[in-house]
Amino acid sequence: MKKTFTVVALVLIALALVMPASVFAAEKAKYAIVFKNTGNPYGEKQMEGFKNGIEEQGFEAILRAPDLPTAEAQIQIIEQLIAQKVAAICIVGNDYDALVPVLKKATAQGIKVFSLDSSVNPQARLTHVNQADSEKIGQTLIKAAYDMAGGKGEIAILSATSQASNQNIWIDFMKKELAKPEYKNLKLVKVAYGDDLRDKSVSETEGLLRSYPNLKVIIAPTTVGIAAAGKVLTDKGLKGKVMLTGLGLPSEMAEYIENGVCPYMFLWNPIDVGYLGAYVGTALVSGKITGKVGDKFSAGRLGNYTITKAPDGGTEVLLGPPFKFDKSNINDWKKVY
Ligand code: RAM
Repeated sequence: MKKTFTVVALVLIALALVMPASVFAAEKAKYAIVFKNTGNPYGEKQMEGFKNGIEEQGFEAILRAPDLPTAEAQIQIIEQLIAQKVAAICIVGNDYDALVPVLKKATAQGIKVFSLDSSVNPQARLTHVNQADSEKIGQTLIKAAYDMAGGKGEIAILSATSQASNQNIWIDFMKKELAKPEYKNLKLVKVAYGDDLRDKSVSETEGLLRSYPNLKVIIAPTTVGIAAAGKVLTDKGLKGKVMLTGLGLPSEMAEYIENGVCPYMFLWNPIDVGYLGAYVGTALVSGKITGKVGDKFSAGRLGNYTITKAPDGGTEVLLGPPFKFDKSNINDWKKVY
């Protein structure tokens, strides 16, 4: 009897050694985030925050981004994530509408889909994680350009891709703000698209300077664009002649804030945006929230949040107000993100 017991025990131990761990431990639920494209330090920080938030809750995070910021490339990644049977997809959309069919397909398979940073159509998302109030971003950037231009003159916008819904919403609000009488002497001459690619953003900045020799301010509502413009203006010695503002990553912009090319700019903490997204994802999967107005949940170290109505008719979770960076504080922030 004792011998049989020993043999059975030995067989079980041997099996345990050769079997994959997943047979014994329940497999962890997978939460995926899909950013716009690779090579963007802002996107890396956002994904890092998402990963931290998912892993501290005991789940697995999948971080994906295509090489180029197109909807087609994101569609391929989403198809792969559907096949991997992830629990949730957090999409940073390269297009507001083009991703709708594939995201609906994911939803039909039981995957919780929501957007973050750059929204998709409410038809294909349960909610959206918004980094800051879109209208306030538009108003703040126009006020900054007005002050930098001394109240009059030509301004231009250097954006990301022409399909990026976050930049497009901010640009729409900038145009609305510009239509107010106090801004009548400020003229928006062009919206250029650097596609969140460094080289294209550099050549688009150079194009703006060539086409508009009297340009006073460039507003770049993209961290890739503003850093590229900062370099061009610095290299061409245009400090004080053409001013720069927008949304920038302190680590990439410290040099241009310190040398005066960009007097000040704004942003939020991209790590926190991703981290908030992680908690939206798990709250949707556990059924704590469904994404409707009034839903409440707690987001770890960030505290409690409530879902509100978004300007596009869907719902959103707002991280908080944007932060202003200038010479007085850029040194404290450049090492953080
Ligand atoms: C770029 C991306 C991102 C945007 C920031 C401000 O890194 O376009 O989506 O939120 O800029």
